[in-house]
Amino acid sequence: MSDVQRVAEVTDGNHLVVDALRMNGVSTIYGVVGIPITDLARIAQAKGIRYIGFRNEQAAGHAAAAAGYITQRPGICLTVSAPGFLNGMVALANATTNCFPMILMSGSSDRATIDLKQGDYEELDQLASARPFAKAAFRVDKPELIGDGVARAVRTALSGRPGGVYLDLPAQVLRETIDKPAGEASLFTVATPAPSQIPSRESITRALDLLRQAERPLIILGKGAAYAQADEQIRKFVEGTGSPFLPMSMAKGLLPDDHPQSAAAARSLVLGGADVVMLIGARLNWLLGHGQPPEWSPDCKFIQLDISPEEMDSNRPIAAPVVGDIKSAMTELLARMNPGDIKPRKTWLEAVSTKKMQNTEKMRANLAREPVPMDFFSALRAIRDVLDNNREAFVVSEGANTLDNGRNILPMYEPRKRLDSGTWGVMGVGLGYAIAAAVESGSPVVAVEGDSAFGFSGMEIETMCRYGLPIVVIVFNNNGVYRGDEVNRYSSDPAPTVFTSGSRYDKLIEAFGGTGYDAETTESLTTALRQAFETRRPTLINCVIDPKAGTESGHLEHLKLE
Ligand code: ADP
Ligand code: TZD
Repeated sequence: MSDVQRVAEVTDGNHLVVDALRMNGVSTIYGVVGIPITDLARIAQAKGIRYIGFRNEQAAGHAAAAAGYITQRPGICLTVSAPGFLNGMVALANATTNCFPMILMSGSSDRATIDLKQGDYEELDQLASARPFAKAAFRVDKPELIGDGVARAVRTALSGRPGGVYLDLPAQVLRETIDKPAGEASLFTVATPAPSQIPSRESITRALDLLRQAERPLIILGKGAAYAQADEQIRKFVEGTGSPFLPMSMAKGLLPDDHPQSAAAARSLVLGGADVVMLIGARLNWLLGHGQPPEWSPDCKFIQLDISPEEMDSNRPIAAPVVGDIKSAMTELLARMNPGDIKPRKTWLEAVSTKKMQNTEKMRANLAREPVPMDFFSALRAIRDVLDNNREAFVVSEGANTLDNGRNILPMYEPRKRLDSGTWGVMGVGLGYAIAAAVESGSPVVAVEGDSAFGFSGMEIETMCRYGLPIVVIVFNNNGVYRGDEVNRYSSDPAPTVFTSGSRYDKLIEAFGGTGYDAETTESLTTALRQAFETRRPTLINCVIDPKAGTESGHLEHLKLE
């Protein structure tokens, strides 16, 4: 056999990883290159996988997680060893916490040297480090096992409760050559990585019985329901019950926020007043006051639809657990429900409707004001009005006041279009989520960011410009964390919450060829946002907010700290 023929018959770990990913439907990799994975990114590009290069692995990881959530395919983040891997770990842990399917793939240094702590370049026992923070962690120890490793990672990320998976790729495995036909034969496509999990008949019967007894029912839709892509079944079911529903923040838009059954504007009333609550892909965690009084009635009974059996009773006894995937559960419920089966009391519906009207009226008054400088209400109102004509846009949001007010003020009309700080209340997701939303969908994205929140991933505006993405970042510049007017009484250093005053975030994006606007009034904010939608150019709006406008979350005022 000639030398030329011989070369043509070998492949290496890098090629096998890329081929295995392609066979499993991966179309995009988010990452940061360096030793030992630069060639992997090049080969991926050569073989038709899109590689989106970031400035920090944390943002790349958040992008992968958001891609997983939006597409129901595992989002892939590629990093170098030790520090790059650790930067990506925040995103992996956050993906697991939020139940987003994601795979963090990191190159790793020589295992023998690591195990004896002999000081290799970027030395770290990555597999052990990842375990506590991931749904699972795997290592591929020889090129013949790459197909198995990718398959294990894909199936684990997607099946059951989705989550973050770590896949360790040792440098020597990536560069090792093996016989090409044997290597290729070792790869395969995972069959039905997220098989339906049909809930038991009895659990559906019990849930329906409880719903039929309900006088004051409430349905809570969580981001698990949005992820499940059972939009039509969920709409039919909710409408079939006639019950008020409450969307958790990332489930907004699953049914449009202006739906007559939405009880979002009567949240306290419905939580406190419901006698039967049906949780659909939502956990009774801190975001729902752990299901406990005083937010909830001590007598209320819960039905919970979730793919994860151990979620049941985590915070309160669940009277009717329905364990299965939401699409299957919804299909079963719809098949066994008759029109008029579920009869919310008229007084309940009237009470919800009255409260909604009162709260909407109060909000309208807050939104109508035109303070100078702008406050959170007036700026969000201006954004809301432009978004009303651009309903296909994604809304990404993080911060404290910016996030909390935005959740109430910015309505959503389409499913899976709102991405925010989520279960952990984490800062730093903004630009990664925005980039993934634009890359995966091609739709425009508006990222409404507190100025502190923006800082965590701000350098990714260069990434956004490099790929020419239709993203507009609106930085709510109130000059600090929560607010910008705190004074340090003890030294000349700025107070812990305060940033440089008069910062012009819009100038940052100009350095990379993007468009910057400085908006000091709602009028200029409106014009800037409209133009951003028209041009679809990467844009950053420095939105000047009164430094006195915010309130501090979790302030320990009661401790009377001096
Ligand atoms: P939210 O923060 O919106 O309340 P959570 O993240 O707390 O939502 O809850 C999402 C829940 O949805 C998790 O408990 C998860 O197990 C569940 N889940 C995710 N995907 C599915 C699915 N396809 N079918 C059923 N449950 C799912
Ligand atoms: N670090 C990380 C990773 N996540 C966090 N949640 C925090 C720190 C603490 N934190 C919050 O919980 S909100 C917030 C921080 C730093 C920023 C709030 O300020 P902002 O928003 O400028 O982003 P507002 O709208 O001015 O309140």
